[in-house]
Amino acid sequence: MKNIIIFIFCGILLGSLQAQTVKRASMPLEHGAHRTGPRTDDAMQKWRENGLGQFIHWGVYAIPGGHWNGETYRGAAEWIRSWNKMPKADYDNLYKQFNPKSFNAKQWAKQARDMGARYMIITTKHHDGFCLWPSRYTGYTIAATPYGKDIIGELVDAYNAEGIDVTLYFSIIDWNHKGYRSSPPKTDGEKAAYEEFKQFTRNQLIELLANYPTAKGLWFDGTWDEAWIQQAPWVDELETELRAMRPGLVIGSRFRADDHGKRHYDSNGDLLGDYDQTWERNMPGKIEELNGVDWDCVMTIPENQWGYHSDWSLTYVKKPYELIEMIVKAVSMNGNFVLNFGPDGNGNIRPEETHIAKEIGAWMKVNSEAIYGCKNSPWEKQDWGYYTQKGDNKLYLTVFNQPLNGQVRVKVPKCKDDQKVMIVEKAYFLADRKAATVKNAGRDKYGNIYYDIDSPAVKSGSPYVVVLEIKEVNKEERDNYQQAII
Ligand code: H79
Repeated sequence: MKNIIIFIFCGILLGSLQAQTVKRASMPLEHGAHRTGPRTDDAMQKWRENGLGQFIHWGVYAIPGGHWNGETYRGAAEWIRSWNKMPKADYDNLYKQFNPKSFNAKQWAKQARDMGARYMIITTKHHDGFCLWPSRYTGYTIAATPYGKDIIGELVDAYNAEGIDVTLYFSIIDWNHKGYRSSPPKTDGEKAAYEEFKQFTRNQLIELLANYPTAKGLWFDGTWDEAWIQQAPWVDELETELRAMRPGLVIGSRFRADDHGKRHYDSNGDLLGDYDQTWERNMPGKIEELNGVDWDCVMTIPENQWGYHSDWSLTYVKKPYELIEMIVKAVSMNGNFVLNFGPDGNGNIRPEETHIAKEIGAWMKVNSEAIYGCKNSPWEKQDWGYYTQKGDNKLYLTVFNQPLNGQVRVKVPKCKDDQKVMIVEKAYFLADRKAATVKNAGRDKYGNIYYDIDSPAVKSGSPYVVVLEIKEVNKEERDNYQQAII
């Protein structure tokens, strides 16, 4: 009898342990994720297929460009208002000088298109509260500057004309609104002011969607304040309202918290919003870190400068080669890569950024087939670079680290059906469509099959793409295929 009881007890214990390991946390949440798993609609699919985007940080911070009174601010230029050496009143009057005479939305859009960007994110309002559109709800906007015209409107039109989708960046932090605060309001007066701030925020978001009917997404920032986190139920309602206003609207994970103040991923581990927005100036090392979600990586060219800082000598500045690698790496892990530009106070894109845009554009012109519409490939990553894949049959190998012997080795995955074998039907270089020779490179002791692709040394120095058209065939058919000598 005793043994039976112990047996049953062990059974229950084992069962409960098993349940813990296979099941994720599952607690009822009123304001958790609205969905588990990625969105499947066309608007999201289009977003997913963009591959490369452009971010633009532009506002009155571009006027000081990281300097005030002969001194240099070493922080991010768009944060200069928070620097104690810059009087707040001086900053808050900068808009009176904002008159970017060289601004030409069409030129920016053309440059973005030539770079290969498929979507663009523009700062409608950063933490300082200055609005690049003529908002009805505050006087602190482009309408009050000598420039006067609606910059967001100009940009949306110009980028759309180049076939580029626009997403609106919006900071919840607003240092210009008197009701804004970071810590939760306590007194009745504070609470009333914060309610006003919330309504103001809602009004502005509705206004933006109404003014720019082609905008495809909202990219939120400055949502980490405890005051905002505590508004989770209200923000959830607002998100639902915005989505109802614009079917297909794409919103990332940085807008609202869940019932317990969890951000990005709710208390059950499910993504809040349509894509993971945690990859800011940072990139996952491998796809396993990503929980199968959509994501974007927003990246600066210097270390941490988003708005215009005139002195880039203070930081490391990324090279086109590194940025191209980041684009390919992001797409190889199902992400979009979004590169930031910070135009100056006159509306010029600085020469360093123009140079980088041209270099990336030149590469994209030849190789973008390996980027747009591509996703992660099940082929095991090798040290020469990254795989991207389109559908089941087209594999792109972007080679960054050219082996000195000119042989790019691939490890062929085993087919699920063990009567089948993976063959390479066609292999060619993307740049000139010339055929590439694929040789059998034998098996390892585990039975894994390898191929070597002959890559002439002349192609080294710049990342290049080899396309493999692959197919699963029955083992007896394999001799019909030149590449399948295994
Ligand atoms: O717009 C660009 C930056 O100005 C903005 N996001 C990009 C796209 C940005 N603002 N702040 N940060 C980036 C860094 C945020 C740091 C944080 Fe914190 C650390 C947020 C929460 C912890 C610092 C400490 C700010 C609040 C507490």
